Amino acid sequence: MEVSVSDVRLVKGSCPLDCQDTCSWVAHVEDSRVVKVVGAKEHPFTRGILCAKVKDYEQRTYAPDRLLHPLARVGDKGSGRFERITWENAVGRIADRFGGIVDDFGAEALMPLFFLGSLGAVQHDALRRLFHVLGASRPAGSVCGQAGNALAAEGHPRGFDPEEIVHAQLILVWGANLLTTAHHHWHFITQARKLHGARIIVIDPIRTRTANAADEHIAIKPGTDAVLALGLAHVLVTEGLAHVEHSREWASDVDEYLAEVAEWPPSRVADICGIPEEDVVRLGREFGATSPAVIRSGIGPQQSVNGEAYMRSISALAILGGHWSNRGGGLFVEAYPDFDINAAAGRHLVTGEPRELDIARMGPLLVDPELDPPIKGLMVWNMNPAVSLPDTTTVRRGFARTDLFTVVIEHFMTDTARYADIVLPSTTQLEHFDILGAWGHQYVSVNNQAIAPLGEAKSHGEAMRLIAAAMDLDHPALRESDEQIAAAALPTRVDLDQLKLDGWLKTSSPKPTPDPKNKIRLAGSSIGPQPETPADMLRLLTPKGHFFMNTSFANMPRQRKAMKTRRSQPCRRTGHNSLQ
Ligand SMILES: Nc1nc2c(c(=O)[nH]1)N[C@H]1C(S)=C(S)[C@@H](COP(=O)(O)OP(=O)(O)OC[C@H]3O[C@@H](n4cnc5c(=O)[nH]c(N)nc54)[C@H](O)[C@@H]3O)O[C@H]1N2
Ligand SMILES: Nc1nc2c(c(=O)[nH]1)N[C@H]1C(S)=C(S)[C@@H](COP(=O)(O)OP(=O)(O)OC[C@H]3O[C@@H](n4cnc5c(=O)[nH]c(N)nc54)[C@H](O)[C@@H]3O)O[C@H]1N2
Ligand code: SF4
Ligand SMILES: [Mo]
Repeated sequence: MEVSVSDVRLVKGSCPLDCQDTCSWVAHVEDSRVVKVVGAKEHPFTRGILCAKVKDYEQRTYAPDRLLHPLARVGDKGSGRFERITWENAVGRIADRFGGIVDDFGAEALMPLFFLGSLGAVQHDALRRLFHVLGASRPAGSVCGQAGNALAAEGHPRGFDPEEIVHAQLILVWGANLLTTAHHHWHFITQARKLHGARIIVIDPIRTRTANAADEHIAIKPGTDAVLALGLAHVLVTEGLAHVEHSREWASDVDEYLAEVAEWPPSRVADICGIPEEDVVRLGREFGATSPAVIRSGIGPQQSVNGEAYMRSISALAILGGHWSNRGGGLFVEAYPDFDINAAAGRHLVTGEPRELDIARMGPLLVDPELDPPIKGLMVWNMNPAVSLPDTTTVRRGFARTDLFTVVIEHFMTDTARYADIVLPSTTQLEHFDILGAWGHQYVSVNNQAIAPLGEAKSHGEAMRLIAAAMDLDHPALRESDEQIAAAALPTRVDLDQLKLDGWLKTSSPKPTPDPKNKIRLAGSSIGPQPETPADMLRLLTPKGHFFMNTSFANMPRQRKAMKTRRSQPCRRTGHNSLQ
């Protein structure tokens, strides 16, 4: 876990952020201060390189604007005017208000609101235990890859060990900007090119840095991907390259799907997608004739009204091409190690069926006069919903309600924290122990604590224990240590002490195969009507920033400067630089 070299202590940890790579790092500690973090060289997937956002993560920990003690609001909601209070006072006020809300409106009037600011089991899940025991409303859905989640719930396969992509001969990077968003994945893709001349084709409306590094870039019109995928399937069928009988093993509606495909000849596809007809035919032939081929999908194209059609159509195309049967082939959207965050969150603590509320509709829900019971108490962590949820104007109107009691636990005074009644300071990854799963590979990663918490920052496990005690909730699960909470997510075969020493563990699961008992549906990839007027044609895309992690790091001077100088163009009208 720790090695001393002269007077530098080396502590194995991992990046907590919402990224497919979940890098392992080594924190260098001198005199109880982290002087740098460097990528762990021996990690088979992330191989010693941290990204442009995180390579100086210690700067985030020591940032002058870090929240280091609890605050209580003294100005209007959103004004950002707070006064310093003690943890005891903060926890007492939370217990009083949450208790009062449960008495007056029932426990479902309370709601936790969290996302993936940290993938760690302690930071993501410890506080969930509290709300499970209370019987609070449960957040549901996602504002990230929800189209993929919906297809996975139907039984569609959406990933395998990404290291196997080195065996692919053709890689369609479809709506993913890997060199910005998951650059360790790009390594395995370029390895395939180096080892056996695999071709890399990027399908993206924007000529991203990933598109620049590929063999070919297809600049598709946004939101038309399902049409292209159906058109490529059309080419597979007409050229005799479709694996129809194999598709019947996966799906119950192959004839219906083929009838849908028949409606999309390349000439019609070309028109809608803005791609020359001959390119559609050539791409279809290449995808059908090359084996194995893989579609490497991103999250960006899932986040539109046509997101579900996009996912279904590319899943169907990978199956019709017969690519799942070969090592390195198929569809890759996400991959996971064997790690059960709902166990860390104490799923057994939920009694009955508290209602589920869709986080993507948080704004409308917060201002809905009919919602019964109304949301009266919120606790937000790992998320900046005032910026990242759809319809932020309504979200902020909801957060501004004077009858809503909001607790935000954060590292920084975010746009969301400005609306809080109580702000609690959270530890950063260098200041706590945690264990992380992943959503882009199959490694579980440990994060050993490098330094003591700064100021009065506390881990979410500690915050949970304090609030539970103040509310007189005495379930044993609410007294467990951070290490116990994190370990609850591990498969029983994993030795925690060994994991702490090693830093990571690969927990591969087998590649998906057809399930005769749960056949999936391939048909139904219809997309909405095509734009007719120039105004309708305007589509705003929100690709990820190279130096930001969603809204995180937007306060950090280095990342801010890099975003401004490298990516933005001054607006012709105002001359201002935009940060995105
Ligand atoms: N640097 C950095 N890395 C990140 C993040 C970050 O904010 N910054 N965020 C992390 C998170 S939370 C996520 S979910 C992932 C997202 O990872 P990605 O999905 O790779 O990232 P995006 O930029 O959202 O979208 C990828 C590409 O999709 C394209 N796109 C948008 N609409 C369409 C469409 O209709 N069709 C097609 N074909 N392409 C389209 C965009 O132009 C963009 O280049 O990245 C993670 N990694
Ligand atoms: N316009 C637009 N909206 C989007 C997207 C987009 O591309 N464009 N992307 C969507 C996607 S893919 C996603 S995943 C979401 C992301 O939306 P959010 O989850 O809101 O993402 P972040 O902005 O990174 O906010 C994470 C917050 O968690 C905090 N945090 C990090 N670690 C910890 C911790 O250990 N403890 C505590 N208490 N806080 C911590 C950070 O300081 C940060 O403020 O946004 C979605 N919304
Ligand atoms: S954000 Fe992603 S690529 Fe960057 S260090 Fe963290 S896990 Fe690695
Ligand atoms: Mo995301």
